[in-house]
Amino acid sequence: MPLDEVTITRAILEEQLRVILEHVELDVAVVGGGPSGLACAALVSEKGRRCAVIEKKLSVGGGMWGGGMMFPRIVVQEKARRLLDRFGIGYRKYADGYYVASSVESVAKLTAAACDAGVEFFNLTSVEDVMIREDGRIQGLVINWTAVEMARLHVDPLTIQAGVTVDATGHDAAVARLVERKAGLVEVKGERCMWAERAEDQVVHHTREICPGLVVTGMAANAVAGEHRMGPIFGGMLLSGERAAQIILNR
Ligand code: 48F
Repeated sequence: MPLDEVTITRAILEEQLRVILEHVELDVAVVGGGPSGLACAALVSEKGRRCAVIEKKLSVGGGMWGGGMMFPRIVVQEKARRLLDRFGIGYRKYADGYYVASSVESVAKLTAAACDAGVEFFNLTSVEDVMIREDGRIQGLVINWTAVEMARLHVDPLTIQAGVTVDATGHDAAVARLVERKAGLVEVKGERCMWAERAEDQVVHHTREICPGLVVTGMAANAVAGEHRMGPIFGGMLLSGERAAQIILNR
């Protein structure tokens, strides 16, 4: 059968429009496709929640791709090893309690788990605002093409309604900062300098619903709480994503 460019174009446009329309109302909107966001999205979607990841960059994976200073390896501690197994990520024991994995495989397997669980991805899409109603609940997100933001074009955005929004935007804590700046409902203290041991425990501890309808996970949780960063150890990110999923599923 001859290939026809018009059919290829129609296929892409009609299919993506169908997907967008199906996801204008979500149970869970995860902003940011780094390790904590991917883990959270996979785990809530697996339990039947309609979930999408909104990622401003071309690719998901966030800060995981680069490993430590562009050496594409990550370290995971004992207490998160079960999550490497859970997502099928291969690893080698380096020392007691320390496991090393490929950062590329880690992103690929987390992404595949999210896809298999039914998560939809909107990449190249930036969250530029939130919707908040009288009850102080975050009702959804205001989104635009990242290219619009980069080119500083004056183009009005569109919106996505969500039962729960997850701020998984990493060091930026971008959604929490929007809520702080525009509604004063939360305070973002800003992250502190590197202290791996403390930061890895605290990131799970600070994973919580910071105002009605908004859960923070990953480095965003530590940035909101004024806690430390941890560098290229990623167990806390996976555990925090899992904790965020538990909070959402228990609501
Ligand atoms: O930074 P990121 O990987 O967040 P994370 O899950 O993991 C942090 C680690 O990578 C690392 C670390 C671990 O030891 O400290 O840094 O907390 O991923 C955050 C994602 O959010 C996207 C951003 O492009 C990245 O992929 N993002 C940020 N702001 C927005 C956004 C926004 N406004 N709209 C959409 N996506």
